[in-house]
Amino acid sequence: MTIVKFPDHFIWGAATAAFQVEGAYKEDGRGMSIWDTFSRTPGKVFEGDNGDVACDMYHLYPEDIKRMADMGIRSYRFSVAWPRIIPDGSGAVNEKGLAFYHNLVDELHKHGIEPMLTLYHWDLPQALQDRGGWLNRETIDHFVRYAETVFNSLRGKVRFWATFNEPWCISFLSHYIGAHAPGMTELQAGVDVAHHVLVAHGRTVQLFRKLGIEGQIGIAPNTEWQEPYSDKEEDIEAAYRRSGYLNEWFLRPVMTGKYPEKLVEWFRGKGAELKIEEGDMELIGSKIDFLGINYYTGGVGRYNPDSGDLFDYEEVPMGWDKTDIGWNIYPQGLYNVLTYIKREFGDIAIYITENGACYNDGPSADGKVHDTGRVEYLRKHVLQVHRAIESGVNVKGYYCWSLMDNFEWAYGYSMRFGLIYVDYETQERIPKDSYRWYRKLAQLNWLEV
Ligand code: GBH
Repeated sequence: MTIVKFPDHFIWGAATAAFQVEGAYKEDGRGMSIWDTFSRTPGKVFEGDNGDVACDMYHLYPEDIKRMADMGIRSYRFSVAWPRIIPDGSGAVNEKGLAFYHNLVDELHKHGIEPMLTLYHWDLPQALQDRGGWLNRETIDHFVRYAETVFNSLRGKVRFWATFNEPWCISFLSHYIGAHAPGMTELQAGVDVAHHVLVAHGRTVQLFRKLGIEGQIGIAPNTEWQEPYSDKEEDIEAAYRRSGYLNEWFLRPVMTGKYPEKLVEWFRGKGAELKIEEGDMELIGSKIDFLGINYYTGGVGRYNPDSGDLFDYEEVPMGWDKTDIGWNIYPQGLYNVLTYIKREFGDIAIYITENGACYNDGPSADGKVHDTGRVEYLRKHVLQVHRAIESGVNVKGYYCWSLMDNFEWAYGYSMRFGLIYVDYETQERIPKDSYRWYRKLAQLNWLEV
């Protein structure tokens, strides 16, 4: 038996996002978002599920926060819905929308839970999409104004701020692969949106400093770790490109103010040109206080020019276990990502802003949810976090995705990531076995392996 102890003051938390949990889609003046539109477009979301009700957290947050307190988490990461604050994206501010987040944050403080606020977790106001969305550089101005509204309203109450959740999903997954709203399929659009989102990030960081907001600001990119199948140069290069498009394309400009040249060239070869305006790179490279890292999966792959893949990369099935959503379980990939960041970008403070697993277990005959797969997944991943800390990576906290089952984007309600089970008919919540496991970890700050 080995005891694995985390540093004192390590933060154990849990995460959600507005569109995935809030529901109340028409209430108190909320405007429509691109996800309301996308989920109403036939064939885009599993069984036509939408976010109209979701977990109804808009109404049930006081009891959900009690559960967070019972679970012993020190911090809760949530996102603000832009369409609640500025319903048409660019016009009047909706005070009722702000009031909701004040109530939420006050309730968290009442229970001693530190809020971490994400400004953008994918619910762009539809009215801005009608004017080109993230492809239109003007959306950057509207975003910065929205950010300023939220900063000024919640300053003093919120100390941890993240600009964007997963810029790769906002850009490539939504505009090149087309699996997320608004569902475009052009590489050039992916590259343009990625750049605009990064500029918006940089301008928001500058604004945060200018306004003198207390606390820390960062960003939460998604990462994966693609391992070359062999040490052949061509395999190494292909794996670099495939990982790089997820990780480096965002991390390098944010941390150094420069895009990775090899990938810029690769995209150019595929007909997609990076369009940078004067001053953009300085903005993008604005110093941040922490990096949020979302990590779920990774894989092994090799060079194959006939694979049909954008990067001439072909994933090789390694027979690894997968979660119920079909993603490889690759705990060591998290260690690899964390040590890579330290190696490449130095000693930035890191919060794991998301890590978690999809297992669709429901209540058994005893009324409990025995999600042993999730417990094993979490145990293996937090151990890799500990390894990274031992290697000198400055990881200061870990947020499990997710607090509770919720609207899993294109998968609708068919995929469950929660520590708490949600019955979508009754809105009943049932803490799973993983909830109790996580509570013990958060209370002890060590685990036995
Ligand atoms: C996060 O995205 C989101 O921030 C969150 O809202 C969401 O609910 C959560 O994860 C769970 O999905 O098909 O094997 O190639 C995760 C980003 C990008 C991670 C796509 C997995 C595909 C793996 N994901 N990636 S695979």
